[in-house]
Amino acid sequence: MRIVLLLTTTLCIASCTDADGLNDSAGEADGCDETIDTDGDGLSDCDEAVLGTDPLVGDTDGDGVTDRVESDCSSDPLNAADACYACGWQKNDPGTLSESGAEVGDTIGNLQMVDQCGETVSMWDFYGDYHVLFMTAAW
Ligand SMILES: [Ca+2]
Ligand SMILES: [Ca+2]
Ligand SMILES: [Ca+2]
Repeated sequence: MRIVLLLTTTLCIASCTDADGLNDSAGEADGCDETIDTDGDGLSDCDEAVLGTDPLVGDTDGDGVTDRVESDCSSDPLNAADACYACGWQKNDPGTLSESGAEVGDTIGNLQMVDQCGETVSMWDFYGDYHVLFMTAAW
């Protein structure tokens, strides 16, 4: 019996996620049953408790995007004004950036640009990764 418990603990430490694929390091309650997803949106009731979403409603903020999809694209499932980008960009703006200039090492202003999906995107949502910005102008 001890061997089985040790093996289970080791697997849990190694994987960091449960059956729903989300990282549970945010502090789920011990003993929470990860298999229960009352509203069927793909987020377990345990994960919904951590996120603050309603486990009985698949789209807590009513913006037409399920809590699970919003969680995956880093939009706020509690804010109807915040939704996923149509092209699938992550929303990585940490909310702590401030413009410092345009030299190497500076943080440039939060430019608003239209992407190939025709949607306005904020430059700071690309924070934390390297991206190639291709811009053209014609006149
Ligand atoms: Ca759910
Ligand atoms: Ca939503
Ligand atoms: Ca939302």
